[in-house]
Amino acid sequence: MNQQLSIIGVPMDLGQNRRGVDMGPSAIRYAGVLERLEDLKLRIEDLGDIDISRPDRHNTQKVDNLRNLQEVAEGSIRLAEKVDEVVNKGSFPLVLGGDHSIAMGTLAGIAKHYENLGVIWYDAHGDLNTGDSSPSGNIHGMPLAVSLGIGHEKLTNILGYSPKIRPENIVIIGARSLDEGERVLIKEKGIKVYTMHEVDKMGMPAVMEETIEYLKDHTDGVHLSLDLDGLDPNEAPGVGTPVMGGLSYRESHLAMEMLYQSQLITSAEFVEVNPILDEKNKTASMAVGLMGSLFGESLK
Ligand code: B3U
Ligand code: MN
Ligand code: MN
Repeated sequence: MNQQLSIIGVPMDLGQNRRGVDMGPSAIRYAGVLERLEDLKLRIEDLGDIDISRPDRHNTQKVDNLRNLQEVAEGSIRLAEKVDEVVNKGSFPLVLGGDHSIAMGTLAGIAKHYENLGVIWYDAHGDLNTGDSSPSGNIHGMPLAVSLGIGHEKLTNILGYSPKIRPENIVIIGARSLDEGERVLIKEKGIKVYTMHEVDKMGMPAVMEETIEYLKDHTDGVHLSLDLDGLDPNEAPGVGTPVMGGLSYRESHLAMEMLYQSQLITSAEFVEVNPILDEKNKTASMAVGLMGSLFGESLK
């Protein structure tokens, strides 16, 4: 791939409660993302970090059960504008989080360039909550719903259009912690989900074959949104909301390698790396390794 790739860091921690995930982009850079991808003969530029405001966390504002709504919306708009610029110049956006609320901004910047953007949501969670259904008020549990146009207008209308994606273009992989409202939405909208039950039963090769086949037919680009908590917390402990029984290192690398072979992925983000909760930067290193596989490292 003689491809231009643009790295964008998003030190966002306002979409959830635990401190430290704002240092995710630094941890991923420290784990050697640039060197690793440069070795693959990709042309890389690091655009640095998006400005994220630092409100007083002791007095956070909740509007309609949405914590830090204003600050998250503002950061998302700045990210969306940057991602839009990157796609406009024909470069591949590689976004480093930051909590998963950043996906609203990433998708806003990308989806306007596609008729039918596909999304692979690799995550223990569905991230399909709204202010009404959320048990936590944390916006990082909502970006997929927001991108479907469901949620507060300040979030759904980033860059002035909504929805960003269609439910039939989404595939969720690795889910094992879905809230009641999210289950209802998945059924109602017909969203394709491979929970851990399906992964265990079918095996990762079949899950990825089906996913690739499904998306290939009716999308014109596919965004990979990879939440490190999709992996098992024994292998990726540095995340804010770990859930036992997750995807393994080997399954995840295989998934990335199959995506590389499919040549389907047109943008990606790696989120929820929290170096404070991590063990020796293991989770950031995992993220970098997965990026290596996504860009063909082990198959070259
Ligand atoms: N579904 C829960 C928990 C959660 C979502 N995303 C993460 N955790 N990382 C919620 O708060 O919406
Ligand atoms: Mn998530
Ligand atoms: Mn998650």
